[in-house]
Amino acid sequence: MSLSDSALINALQTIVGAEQVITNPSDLDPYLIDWRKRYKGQAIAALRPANTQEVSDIVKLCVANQVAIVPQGGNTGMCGGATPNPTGRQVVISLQRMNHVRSVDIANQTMTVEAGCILKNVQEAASAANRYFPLSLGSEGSCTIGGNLATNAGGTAVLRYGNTRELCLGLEVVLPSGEILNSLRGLRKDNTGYDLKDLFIGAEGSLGIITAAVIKIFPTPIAQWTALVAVPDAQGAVELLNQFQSGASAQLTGFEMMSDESLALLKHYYPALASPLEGPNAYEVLVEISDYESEEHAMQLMETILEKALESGCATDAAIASNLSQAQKFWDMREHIPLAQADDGQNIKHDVSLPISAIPAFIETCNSFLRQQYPGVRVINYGHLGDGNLHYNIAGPSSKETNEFFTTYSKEIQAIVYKEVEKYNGSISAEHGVGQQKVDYLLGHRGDVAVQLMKSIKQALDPHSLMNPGKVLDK
Ligand code: FAD
Ligand code: 2HG
Ligand code: ZN
Repeated sequence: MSLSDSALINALQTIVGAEQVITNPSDLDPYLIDWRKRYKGQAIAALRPANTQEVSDIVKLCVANQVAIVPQGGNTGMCGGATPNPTGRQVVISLQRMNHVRSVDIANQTMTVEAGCILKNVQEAASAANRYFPLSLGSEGSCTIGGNLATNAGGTAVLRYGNTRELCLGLEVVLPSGEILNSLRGLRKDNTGYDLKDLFIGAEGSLGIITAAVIKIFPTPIAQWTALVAVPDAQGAVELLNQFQSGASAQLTGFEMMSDESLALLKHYYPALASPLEGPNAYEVLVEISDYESEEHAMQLMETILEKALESGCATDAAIASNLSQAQKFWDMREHIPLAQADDGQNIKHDVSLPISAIPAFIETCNSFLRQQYPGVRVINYGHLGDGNLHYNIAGPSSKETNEFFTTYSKEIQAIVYKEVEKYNGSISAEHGVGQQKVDYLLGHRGDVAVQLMKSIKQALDPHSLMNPGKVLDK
């Protein structure tokens, strides 16, 4: 027989300590809602375990009482994956107290970190060891490495270093049974059967709770040069990317695109971050080059490529950051666009990926159709062009009506955009995941065979569907 809620809370307190079982409504509230305030749920409690054994003991107790579990890191996710459902029969497990760097192995170029480490702290720990951890997102001051792994986060350095999956060599995971899977190996080669860690990366907590990881670290670049470049259109941006790839190869470490409407929104909410280039420009691109030789070498490379780009006409204007604070300002411009969007109200988000060659045609078709169909619509289009990943976000004609526009038109605009994505064999979730937001789109996008396979894996690992149910898959 299952324990009553109050008996369950007592038993949980025995595992993690009374002060780490949060039930008081005002303390519990932040765990029940996502940062964009799109999803709100209920929970018996939020639990804050201090170590892997406590996580395992909580899971065993929950399974015995048929209570579902929602893992949560920094709660910065975009798809409602860390928000419990409204039934009130779930607990949130927050990994935030599991925030220790367990070890740094310089010779192996790896670090072993607990899942609740804030990404920025992981970067700083690498830097303290004179190494570089390249994962970088606008949310890095609050997202956790466990959340990054669970969402297979992308960010701004994917074109050089890959997604979070490529940065991980081993995992420790508490399974839906409560057993602990320890594969914290720092190996670059290990062909001993199925690669189990890859099941949990990108699973958004639906197959288990990541408690620690072995991640790759790299030599720190000697120089990083950043430029802001105006291009005449999306085709120009793709050509510019091509010129930087040919000219800089692996030294190209960032290539982010921002449309004129994204920059106008940014200027409205963050005037100090207005572009230094004379505008309006159809798009501005932020380019970063990293170098292991010298500052001069990096700067020369940047200047040579930009000169050619300006001559060929794929760039019309450019500003190279002359110091670190200007470079930081260029990155702040790019990273504040989602914050400006949040200030403006709700918008219809599309985190899509496409073959880079198809991006100009995709934008052209979607822009003209949406503008014709919804006069005055704002296309806040920006993203990681170097990875073929656009944040093609649609907002109502002005901030006053944008929430109403969101409620009325989300479904039909998503259908229009996703249909265009499918035409090019693209993806409807490049880096943010499925969460609860895109569950209904998964079957149509991935097809019967793939979704059945995912369901079989879920059933094998989590037969009672208690590990983040309703996320990724419908139960
Ligand atoms: P949460 O939001 O807490 O959780 C996300 C999902 O992972 C949920 O399904 C949750 O159940 C699961 N989860 C969390 N921790 C664990 C764990 N230890 N074990 C198992 N499951 C777990 N994302 C990008 O990919 N690229 C970007 O460039 C980017 N930029 C962003 C900029 C801003 C300003 C913001 C607010 C968000 C941005 N994001 C971006 C989205 C978000 O930051 C990432 O998805 C991030 O990886 C989520 O980490 P988190 O710790 O906040 O996870
Ligand atoms: C980014 O690249 C994030 O800034 C957020 O992935 C994108 O809010 C968005 O749509
Ligand atoms: Zn992004």
